[in-house]
This record gives sequence, C-alpha cells and structure tokens, in this order.
Amino acid sequence: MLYPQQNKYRDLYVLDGIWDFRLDPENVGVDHGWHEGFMESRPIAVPSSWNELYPDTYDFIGVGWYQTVFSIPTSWSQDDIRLRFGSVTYGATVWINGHFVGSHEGGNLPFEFCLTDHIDRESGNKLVVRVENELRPDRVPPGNVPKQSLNIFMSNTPATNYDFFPYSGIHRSVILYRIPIPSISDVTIRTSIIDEVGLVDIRAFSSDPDVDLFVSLQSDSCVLQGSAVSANGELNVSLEVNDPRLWSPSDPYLYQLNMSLNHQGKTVDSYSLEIGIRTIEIRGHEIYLNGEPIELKGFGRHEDSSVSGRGQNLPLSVKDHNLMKWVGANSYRTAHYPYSEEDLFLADKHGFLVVDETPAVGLFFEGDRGQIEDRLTKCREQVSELISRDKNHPSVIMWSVANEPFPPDLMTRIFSEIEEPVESFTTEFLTTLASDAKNLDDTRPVSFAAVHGTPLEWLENVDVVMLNTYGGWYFDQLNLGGAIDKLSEYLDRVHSSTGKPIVISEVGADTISGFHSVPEELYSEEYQVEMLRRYLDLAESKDFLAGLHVWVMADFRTTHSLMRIGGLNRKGAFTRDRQPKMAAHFLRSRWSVAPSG
Ligand code: BDP
Repeated sequence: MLYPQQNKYRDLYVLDGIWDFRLDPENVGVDHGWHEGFMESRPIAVPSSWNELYPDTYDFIGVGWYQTVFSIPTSWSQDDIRLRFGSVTYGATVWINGHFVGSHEGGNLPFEFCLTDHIDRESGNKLVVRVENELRPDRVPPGNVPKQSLNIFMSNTPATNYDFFPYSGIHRSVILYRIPIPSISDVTIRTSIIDEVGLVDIRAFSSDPDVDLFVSLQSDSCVLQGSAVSANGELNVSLEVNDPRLWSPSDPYLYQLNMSLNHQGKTVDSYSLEIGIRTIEIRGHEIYLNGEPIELKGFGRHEDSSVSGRGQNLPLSVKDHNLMKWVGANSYRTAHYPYSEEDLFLADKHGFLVVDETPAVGLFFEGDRGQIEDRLTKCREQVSELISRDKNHPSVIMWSVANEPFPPDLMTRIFSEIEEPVESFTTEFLTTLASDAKNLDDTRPVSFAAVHGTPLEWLENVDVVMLNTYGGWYFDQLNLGGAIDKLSEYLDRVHSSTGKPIVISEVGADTISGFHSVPEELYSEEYQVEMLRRYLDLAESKDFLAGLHVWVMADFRTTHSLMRIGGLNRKGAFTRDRQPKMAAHFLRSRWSVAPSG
C-alpha cells in the first residue's frame, strides 16, 4: 500500500480536522442506525486519541463513533478513489452514506478501502467510523489476561498486558485520494553494493498488464535512467550507480527516484520515492552497515504526548529526532508498535538506524490453544502489513517481530537459571514470525526483544539477539555492581550458545526529574546516571555487544498502578515535555562527538 502522493496524475485530500464524536457505552449505535449519521455529538480532533480530550473519555474502554462530510472534486470523475486511515486503535468499521465499506482490526498500521462504488459525486458524502478498543486476551497486544499469566502489571487499570496507556481513536491522518487507472500499485526497492558499484533494483507492479515503466534516479551529480516492459503487471528495472554516495548515520544521503507508467503510448501515472543506497548484514557477532561494523546507540521510544495521546503529533516527531541527534544517538526502536510513516521519513533524512517493531507486545502462551493460534494469525498479519508499509525506508535496518514474549515459567527461569526446553509450540510461534519476516524481506536481519530467562531455543531463528534487562531496577536494586556482574555472566552465556550479535534493547531506571540524592537513591537523577554509566561501560567491554538502547527516550503515560507514580513510566532521559534530565546530558557526553575548537 503506497503512501499517497500528489502529482500530475494523483491527487489527495486530507480529511483531518474537527469531526463529530459520540461515545456508545451501551454499544447500541448500530441498532440505532448511527452508521447512517448520528446526533448529540461533540467535537473531536482527528487525528488524536479520545482519552485526553474530555474527562469522561479518559479511561473509556468501549465504542466511540466519528463522523464527517466530504465532497469529491469534479476532476476526480474517472479515477479509482481510496480512503486511507494511517492508524485506528483498535477496531474500525467504516460506512459511507450509510453503506458498509469495510473494517480493520489492529492499531498502528494503515488500511484503506476503495470508495469508487460508494460515493455520491454530486453532493456531500457522510463518512462514519465506529471505533472500539476492547482489551481482550486474544488481541495483539492483549488485555484482560487471566490471572495465571505472568504479568507484573497485573493490578493495573485499564487492564493491559503491556506497560503503556491503551490510547484509542483515529490516531493518524485520514486521506481521501485518487489514483489513475491503470496505476503503479506497489514498488519494492532493494539496494546492494558490488565492487563499489551501487545496484538499485526496482520492482513495481501495475493494475494493468499492458504497461511499461520509465525510471530516473537523480542525485546532485548524476541522472540515471532505465525502463521495463510489464510481464503480467510486474516491472523490473536495475540501475548501476558508479561511485555511489552511501546512506549512513553520518551522511544520510537520499537519491530521488521518479517512476512513470505508460499505457498505450501515453504516460498515465507517476510515483516518486527518496531512496538510500546501503547494505546491512550480520557477520559473526557484528552488525555491518555498508561493509563496516556499527554500534547502535540510542533509545526505545513511544508515540506519546499530553493532550494528543498517541495521536499523530508532527512537531513532536521533529523535536524527538532533533533531541536524539543532540544526544548523539544513531538508532532507535519503534517500541512497541509501528510508528507513523512520517517518523520514518524523518529517520531516513536524519540517518537513524531504526529497529521497526510490530505491535506484538505482552504475548503469553498459557490458556486456550485456539486463542494462541488466533494471536499468531494476528501477529503474522501485522508482520506482513509492517513490511509492506516500511520496506523502502533505508533507515529501517531490522524487523522486531515481538517484545518480551513470556514463557509460562519465566520467573523460575529468571531466578534459577533453568535451561530446560520449553513447549515446542511456543518456539514454533516465534520461529514462524521470524521466518515470515525473512520470507517477505531477505535484505534485513530479524529479531525480537527478549528478556533475561528467555528460552535459548526461541533465539535460534533470530539474526541478532535483543535483550531487555533491568538488573539494578526490578532486581538487585541499589546493587548496581552485583547486577552488572550477573548480567555480564548471563550475556557471555547467551553469546557462547548463540554466537550472534547482542543488543541491549532496554535498560533503565524510573527517575523523578528534579529529585537528587547523594549517595544515589532509587528514583534520583544520580541513580539513573550511575546505572547508565555502568551499562555503557559493560557494553564497551564486550565485543559481541553491538549496541545499547536506553529505556526510554522520554517519560510516557501508562496504566495506573502502584509502580507508576502519576500514571507515568519515568525512565525517560527526557521528561514527558521533552526537558533533559541529568541522564540526557550524561548520554550526550558519552555519545556525541566532542565539538572541535
Ligand atoms: C520492559 C517493557 C517495557 C516497559 C519496561 C519498564 O518492554 O514496555 O515499559 O519494561 O518496566 O520490560 O519500564
């Protein structure tokens, strides 16, 4: 599903703005005909989460209805008209003028419907969306998980199986767009480097078999051209770039790729992309970018801000990328779900190495097998939707197919270091997700964020071991020396049994901004700095550690529990309103290159 563009052949109309909104706590909207349009509404912003906007929507779990009207310009008469939602959490059902158009399940990823047969081209069209956010164990991510599961956030409200607030609503832009018939329906770019020549392979698809494609790749110094005739709608062009300017964190150079589709001797469509020429590979226990070993330095993040919730917030995206640059970071993980496409455009431009994660957080394997199978089906859909959306971003260097799946006996595994085989269906679950990602994209490594005690066989099918580790915080509090010794020994064990690069994908301590103490006490800024110092020193001492991501870039809203003062996870190097804690200055002193002069 290509990101909508505007050019001579394509047009778009962003429907964002103030829409009508109504809660439906009794779930009576469909019976009462609200899908044809409803009264007694109040205004809501699209995109945004509904939670932070009214007192009674704050922790509302259930159904909310949205509506707006739009008209179709007369110039769109001959085209394929689509309606695209960047993300709706969790379930969306869509009607136009009272006719059902389609539905989608799962937040954080785009979906679209063809509207050509549903719209009224003469007068206004009423668009109604029913959004529901029930927390259920069979969903991804899951909620309301039965008590037998390990869940350190067990007594949280709302009852998520993960540590962030279940914000709901139309979270990203709603775009009405038109594409010509025939059109370019999909494009995949793969780059490689052979003998200092950059190879750019372009594979495009068209809705019509009788077409040809013309491409031009432009840089500051050259223009390369190529063309292809369709073989059943598939069009392949390879370009060779001599002396290519390779994309990297220090020089995130983007080439402009323009593609035009011709049908019966006439250009009928065009599409353009900014692409980076780069390679990413695993050799032994190192990650190589463009043939050079790299070390990931950065953060896990969240899409989270006061008032907008998880709603798209472009100024904040720009600011976050700038703050990460200021700290000297070169990498981040989209914990624990796919971020907006605009975020990845920023990462491409700034040169961040992104670990792109699916929404598969809080996975567990107890209970009904049918339910586990359902979760696997949903996770597989999400892997496929994620890769199809993000495959062309040079910034995306690795897929993460899950965060912290918990084996049933995790606590025993953590404390008694058992390494007994786990039930094989759990291994198959993770192996399937990693294999899916590799089958869909063999140009990027695959991983998932594991925890201390993760069964070693779960790591067999990953290319890089990512490990979330909280020694010194949830375990061995105030005993940083002991925590680091244990971790060091554990890392050596994981490395000797897997031989793969290891990235510490989370480490952190909750820290109340402005709380200071000597000696360092829990929650003080000094403790956070001391913990990070020791972890960074450890990372430098082990050559198989290919990077470290601090948890988390900024404080974020989570569910209510005794562990989360004021409903915030406070492990941020920055506060929720993006002011630096001592930790941010400390990381900057370790990560950024000292200014010369
Ligand atoms: C990790 C989770 C992350 C939490 C973090 C924490 O991956 O989502 O926010 O713990 O407790 O285990 O701060």
